[in-house]
Amino acid sequence: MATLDVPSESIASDSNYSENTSNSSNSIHNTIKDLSDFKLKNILQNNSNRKSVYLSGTFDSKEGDAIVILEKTAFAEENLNNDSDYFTDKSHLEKIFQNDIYGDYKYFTRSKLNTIKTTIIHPATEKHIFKYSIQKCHIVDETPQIYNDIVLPYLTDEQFSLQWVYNILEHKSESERIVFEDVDPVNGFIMVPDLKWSGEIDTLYLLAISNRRNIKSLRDLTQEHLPLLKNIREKGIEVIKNKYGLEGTQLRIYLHYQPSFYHLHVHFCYLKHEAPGILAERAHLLSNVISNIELLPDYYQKVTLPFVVRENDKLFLALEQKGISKKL
Ligand code: G7M
Repeated sequence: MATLDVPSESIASDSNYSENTSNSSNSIHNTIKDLSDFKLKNILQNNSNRKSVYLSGTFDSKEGDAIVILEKTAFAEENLNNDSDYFTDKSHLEKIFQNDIYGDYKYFTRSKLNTIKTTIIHPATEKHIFKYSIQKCHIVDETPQIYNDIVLPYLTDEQFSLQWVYNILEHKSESERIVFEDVDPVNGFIMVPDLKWSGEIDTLYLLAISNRRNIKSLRDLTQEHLPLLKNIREKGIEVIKNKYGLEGTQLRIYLHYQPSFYHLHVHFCYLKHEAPGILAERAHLLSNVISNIELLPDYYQKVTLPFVVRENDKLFLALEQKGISKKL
C-alpha cells in the first residue's frame, strides 16, 4: 500500500458516522447574516496553496457542530479594468520595502473586491469533520474482489447522505442555479455550478448529475450506460460553450473514484483551473471512461481501480483486518 500525507479535502470514501441532514427549525442557513455567532473549536486545515482554511466550531444560537470553509477567491477579469476600484484612490498601498527598482507593498482594496467564498456545513456530522481534517492517506489497489467483499458493504452502510443531490433533481434546492436540464429519466441529467465554484470563468466548475438514481460510481458503469455518458459529454460541452464561451477542448471532464457522493455525477472544469481532486489517484477523464467501456463492456467490473483512503477511516481498518494492506 503506497502512503501519502494529503489534505483530505480532495479525498473520498468517508467514514462511518450517522448522517444528519438539515431540518429547517435548527438550520443556521435560514438566519445567518455574519459569523459573529461562530465559536471556533479547531482549525482542521490551513491550505496556503489554495488560500483556504477549514474550521470546526459551533453557532451559539443553534445546536450541533459546524464546519466553516473560508477561501480567498481568484481575481475576476471583469474587475480588472481602468474603471474598477483597484485603480482608484478608494484602494491604498502600504509600502513594505523598496530595493532599487523593486518595491513590495500590501494593497488594501475596497471590500467588494476581496470576497471570501464561504461554505458552511451545519449541522455537520463527525464524518464531515473527519473529511476536512488533515490525515495520513494510503493508496489501495481495489480489485473487483476487494470492491465486492469490503468496499461495497462499507459504502452501503456508511456513505454520506444524498439528500442534497435529490433536492437538486427534484428542484427543491438550487433550482435557480440550474444551467441545463435534460429531463429524460434514463439518459438525462441536471447541470449546476459546483458548490466550490465562486462564479469566475477562470475557475469554472460545473456538475452534471444523472437523473438515474441507481448508479453509485464508476464501478457500476457498463455498456448500458454509454448513451447516458455520451449525452452528458455532448450536451454538457454544448451548454458550457453557449453560456460561458469555452470550447470542449478547454474543459477537464471527469469522474472521481472514489467519489464522496455515490450518485453518478460528472465534473466539468476549466482546463487551466487546478481544482481539488484532479490528480491521477482520483480523477478519471470521461473520454477515457467511455473508451474503456467501448473496448470492454464490463471494463469497470473487471479492472483494478486504485483509490485513496484515510488512515483513520473505518474502511482502512476493514482493509487492514482482511490483511489487504499487508499484501500491497
Ligand atoms: O467527489 P465527488 O465526485 O463525489 O464530488 C462531489 C462534488 O459535489 C464536489 O465537487 C462538491 O463540491 C459538490 N457538492 C457537494 N455538495 C454537498 C454540493 C451541493 O450541495 N451543491 C452543489 N452544487 N455541489 C455540491
